[in-house]
Amino acid sequence: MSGGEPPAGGPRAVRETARHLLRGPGVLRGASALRRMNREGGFDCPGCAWPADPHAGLLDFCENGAKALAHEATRRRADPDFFARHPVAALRERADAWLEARGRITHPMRRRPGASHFEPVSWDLAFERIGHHLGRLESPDQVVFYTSGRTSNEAAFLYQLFARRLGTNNLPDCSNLCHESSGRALLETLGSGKGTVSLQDFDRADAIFVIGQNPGSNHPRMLSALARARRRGARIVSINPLRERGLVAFAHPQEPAGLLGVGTPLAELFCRVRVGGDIALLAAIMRELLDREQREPGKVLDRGFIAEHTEGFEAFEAQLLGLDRERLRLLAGVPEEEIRRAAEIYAGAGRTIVCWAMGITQHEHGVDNVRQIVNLLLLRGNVGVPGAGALPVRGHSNVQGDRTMGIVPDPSHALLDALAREFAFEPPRRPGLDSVGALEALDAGRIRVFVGLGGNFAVANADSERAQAALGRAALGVHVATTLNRTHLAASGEAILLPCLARSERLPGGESAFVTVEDSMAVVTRSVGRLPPASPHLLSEMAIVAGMARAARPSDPLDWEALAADPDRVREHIARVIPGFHDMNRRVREPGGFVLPRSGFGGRHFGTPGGRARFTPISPPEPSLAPGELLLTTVRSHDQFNTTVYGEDDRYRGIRGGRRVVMLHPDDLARLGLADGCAVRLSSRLGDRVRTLEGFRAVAYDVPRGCAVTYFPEANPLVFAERRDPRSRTPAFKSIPVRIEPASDAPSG
Ligand SMILES: Nc1nc2c(c(=O)[nH]1)N[C@H]1C(S)=C(S)[C@@H](COP(=O)(O)OP(=O)(O)OC[C@H]3O[C@@H](n4cnc5c(=O)[nH]c(N)nc54)[C@H](O)[C@@H]3O)O[C@H]1N2
Ligand SMILES: Nc1nc2c(c(=O)[nH]1)N[C@H]1C(S)=C(S)[C@@H](COP(=O)(O)OP(=O)(O)OC[C@H]3O[C@@H](n4cnc5c(=O)[nH]c(N)nc54)[C@H](O)[C@@H]3O)O[C@H]1N2
Ligand SMILES: [Mo]
Repeated sequence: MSGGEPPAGGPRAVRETARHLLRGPGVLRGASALRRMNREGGFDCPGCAWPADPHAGLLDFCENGAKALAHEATRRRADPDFFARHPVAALRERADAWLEARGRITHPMRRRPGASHFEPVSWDLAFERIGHHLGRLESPDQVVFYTSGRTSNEAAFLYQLFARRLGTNNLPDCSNLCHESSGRALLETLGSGKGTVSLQDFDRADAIFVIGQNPGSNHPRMLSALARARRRGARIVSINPLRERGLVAFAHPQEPAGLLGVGTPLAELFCRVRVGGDIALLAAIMRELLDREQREPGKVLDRGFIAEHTEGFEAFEAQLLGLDRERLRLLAGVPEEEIRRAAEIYAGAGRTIVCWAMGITQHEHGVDNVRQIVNLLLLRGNVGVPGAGALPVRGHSNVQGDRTMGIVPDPSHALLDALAREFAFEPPRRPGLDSVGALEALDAGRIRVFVGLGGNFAVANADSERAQAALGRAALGVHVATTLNRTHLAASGEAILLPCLARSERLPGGESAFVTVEDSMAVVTRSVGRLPPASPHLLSEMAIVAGMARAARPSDPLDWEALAADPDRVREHIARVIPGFHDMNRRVREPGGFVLPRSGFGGRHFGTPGGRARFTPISPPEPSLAPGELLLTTVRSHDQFNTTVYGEDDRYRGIRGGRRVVMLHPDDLARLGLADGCAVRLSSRLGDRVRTLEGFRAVAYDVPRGCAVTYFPEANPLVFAERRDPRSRTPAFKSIPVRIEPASDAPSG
């Protein structure tokens, strides 16, 4: 542990939890809700997708899960009176954080074409307006149905069914911006888009590599699993441009020692890779492994596994041996000594887990990044055995489940055939739009209606100012939401806000009134809302989807009303349509729920065409920076959930008093003639298009030279939608070539 830094967690995390509860639901109501979070018979945390932990004592939540809960259980209300006082034009001038902090939306609201304000409407009229617009489309492909990953399995299933019965596969969702690269690469190399690790594997792994992930802020409950592993001797390596505090040491705030601030050290090695340098770094580590294997044949590679269960090893090895080591080190930006230590830890471990998140997926080579991780795992047979495997750590609490339920723009024939059989209709076979595809189609004026089931499409997307303007070209925007955000304020002809029950709130109905979610390790569990609804006018997401579907096609023979009223009926359909969900209503009521089948998990049967896992030869990408440019990456602070910003400070990184900062190595500051703390302007360029952001502050920080770090979503106007991975189409949020200059003296706006 380095001098002076307190461990992550500890007493401060407890104080922060209490502070957020106080501001949100109040301490008593909040604390009683927290006791129910991630517990059998309680509700799933609305934060991240880390699984419920059977080792957790009475409580299984973290500071940031508590913040997510406090935000949705807030006592503040954006009611009709609020909307009457604030014209939409004035709301647009407000900061995103201010909009969110107005609290829960209480009534369905409508802004008529050309009107200055949102006004309350009845649910009936809201649905009627949606039906009116959907009924006037020339083609069903003129509507897009966006989803954010907080939506339950049941609502997601109904939503994709609604879109397909209408005749479109336009189902973009937040995972297009998130782990899409993981899904693509894993499907191709291991035969299933899901990870191969379960929580129990953390109790058996000898080494854990955490790549491009900051669990201290974004998956804090994962730190308990890492600390347990470390205490029994597992070795932890972080590969990240930043030395993230949460991976240095962790004091569990719900354990006596942790409460006193006594921490368990976590990562023993921090490979400070250059932004975008992971393929080169892993190649260098693998070169080191091949060398060791040559010196001690049979000791380093798992030859048996490679021969029996993989394909493509020879081509992969030949390509790797052809790479220039000096060049790899340069591209990675990691000293030889650290590369050797990382290889030593990997070669010395019987079983290794590699986990990763957005530092890996959000690049133009995001899919290749993940394939390279798979290469590393395959070399030592680290898939399909306990204590080892590939773990894309998911973001939103049910983002994985939403995809499983069929929220995909390019569905498999199998899914469409199953839907056709179950619901007696002919689903559309044309592929639909993903998130950047939807942005581009909106911008081109091809979309008449935008529907968002949660999320903040225009702010979270690439090129966010363009996205906001593009949404303005739709005739109707429909936003199913809990709290207000900028996407809702886009200038579409007409706008409808439909307020829904949040995860923690009671659904109407009897014993079957619960929803289900799938966590990062493919475990499906119940989530039973417990809090009273924020307003008597809210509907469940299921009821809202059913209402829209009925309004769109009044004569649809499907009994949408019955489905909305009884989630068990929705689950009966899911059980027949989605593989792995048979007997869902019974199995999900069992303690701990059930685990979905996936390949490379608990066995070495891979779902690839040949039944074998695949090595892929990969050339490390050369950064394409123009002279004077740096490679900018965007991160989350400790005090936000995606586009919902709770506070301006980033405690673990020591950044205070504002998020419009760009972190740079002191040498780069000097080189650019910038003083620590000075005002700067950021710009990015593609061809002759330039995007500029003013009002940033440059700060000296421990960042690799040539790289820069700033916050998501403030930087999103700089991200060109065209700069994306060609296969996953995920925007390169984590490698944006930028120019950083002193702010112009001209007074701005
Ligand atoms: N409290 C909280 N929890 C969350 C979220 C939240 O906003 N707040 N968001 C949720 C969602 S949707 C998601 S997807 C996850 C996101 O979880 P993370 O992926 O952990 O989040 P990020 O902050 O985007 O970035 C991760 C890390 O990548 C590193 N990084 C940046 N560029 C590179 C690179 O080129 N190579 C490598 N190796 N590392 C790099 C950054 O330094 C950072 O530590 O968290 C989920 N959980
Ligand atoms: N530069 C940059 N851009 C990024 C990223 C990055 O790392 N860097 N990360 C990307 C990633 S990983 C993701 S997942 C996306 C996130 O993209 P989104 O999922 O679209 O965005 P969120 O900020 O999570 O959405 C927040 C909104 O969801 C609504 N909401 C909250 N809870 C509920 C609920 O229970 N039901 C409903 N219906 N609505 C609810 C609220 O209105 C809130 O304003 O952003 C992506 N964009
Ligand atoms: Mo995400």
